Amino acid sequence: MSTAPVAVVTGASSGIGAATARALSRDGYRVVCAARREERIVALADEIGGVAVTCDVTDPASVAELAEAVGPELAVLVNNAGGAFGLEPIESADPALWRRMYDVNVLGVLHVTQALLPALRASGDGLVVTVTSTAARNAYEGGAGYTAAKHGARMVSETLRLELCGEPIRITDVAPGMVHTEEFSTVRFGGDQERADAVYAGVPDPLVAEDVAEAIAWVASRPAHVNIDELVIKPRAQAAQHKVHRI
Ligand code: 8X3
Repeated sequence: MSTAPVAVVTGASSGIGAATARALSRDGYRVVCAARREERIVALADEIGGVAVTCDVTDPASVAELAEAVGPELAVLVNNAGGAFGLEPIESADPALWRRMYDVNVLGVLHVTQALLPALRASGDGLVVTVTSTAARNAYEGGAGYTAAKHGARMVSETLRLELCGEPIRITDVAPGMVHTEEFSTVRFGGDQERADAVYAGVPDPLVAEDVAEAIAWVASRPAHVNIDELVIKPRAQAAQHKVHRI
């Protein structure tokens, strides 16, 4: 039986999640790749010698099966599953989309963290990384449903760090700004590729998923007594949420 420390990455089917699974595997973890889309995580798990577990983080029964598959000890949990749906101003926003965003970005983190805390504790040196966003720190027009949810996820991290103080578990909030992934903006705009492409148009070098994955791997590689509370990562071209250099 492998003695490699175990890492769980949610939302591992694409983007930052898939890149993080690869980076942690490279660093010696046995990575449990969790996501809804089975085909993608099976391919990823095959590639990195990990384990694929089909999981919907918004469904507690599905998350219980993930915990079952993880087993008694867990070194690293990366709460990465999340997303934005829509960019409508508050006056015309669809409450159903807001509910979906709260569900996946906040309750998803709650379900997975609750289910895996015993295993993180049992490892004697656990780490919970939650991937939030610069949207957990700023407001922007049309973004309130997403920024509210990501602010919520950030508060889950902050509260957990207080509640677990004295225990062998570190808590990190990783907050990326503009990352050009295959799906984030396409999902946000319901598959409208033109609108999705416009987000990154002319930006010389937005971040890519691997940039964030490397940061997460670095956080995980710090000695046990070093807690990186928060890490905000933006491309050089993005000085602030609204201040983006385009050519
Ligand atoms: C993604 C960053 O600016 O689209 O989490 O909210 S932003």
